[in-house]
Amino acid sequence: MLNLVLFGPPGAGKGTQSQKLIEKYGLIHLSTGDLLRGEISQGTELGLEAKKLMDQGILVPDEVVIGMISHKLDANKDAKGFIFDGFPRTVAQAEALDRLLESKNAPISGMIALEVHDKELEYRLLLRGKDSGRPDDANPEVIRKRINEYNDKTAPVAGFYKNQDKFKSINGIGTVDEIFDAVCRLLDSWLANQ
Ligand code: B4P
Repeated sequence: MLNLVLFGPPGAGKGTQSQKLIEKYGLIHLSTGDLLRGEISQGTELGLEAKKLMDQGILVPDEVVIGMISHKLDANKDAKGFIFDGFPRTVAQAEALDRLLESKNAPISGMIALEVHDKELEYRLLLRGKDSGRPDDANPEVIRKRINEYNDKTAPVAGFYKNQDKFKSINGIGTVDEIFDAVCRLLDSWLANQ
């Protein structure tokens, strides 16, 4: 199984690259952002609670996203592998993911981080906010809050995977295809060593 964590700050291009990777490698895409927005659009209780936090650029509680991921792993027992996009976002989530995958005997193959500086992130998210309808993309203050949440709570997750010798980073600035090629080179080298 190939289990990839795609990592990076909000707007780094995780979702964009995931769409291309699932086509090429036949992996299941697990985006906690998309799962939460699905709950919001269905008007579930979980979605209503999550929306209050997401609209302010704050992370939703660990137990909520861990529960969603656990459910999705169980629902895709025959998958060739997964791309985790936007998860884990805290060290507690990373520890929980290791435990979930241990019970399935399918550990994380590696993490790939997309490196993008803050000015470019703000530019991309505001641009997307013009037509995405996402409240968390439309407001510069909320975007800065999301970047701060990333620096405080999510950036330490890189150290978790560095300690397991599973961390690689690439430049996330360039065309979508240039970045995709760099990600594929890493994935192909992991597959060749499996
Ligand atoms: P997410 O949905 O995960 O959103 P993201 O970080 O904004 O997106 P991403 O990095 O995927 O950017 P994208 O490719 O779309 O999270 C939203 C919220 O949900 C969080 O703030 C949090 O509240 C909550 N949440 C989600 N997961 C959670 C968790 N595990 N724990 C707790 N809370 C959680 O790219 C952005 C834009 O850049 C797009 O418009 C794209 O077209 C553009 N772009 C992409 N690549 C480009 C390139 N190379 N050049 C120029 N533009 C590019």
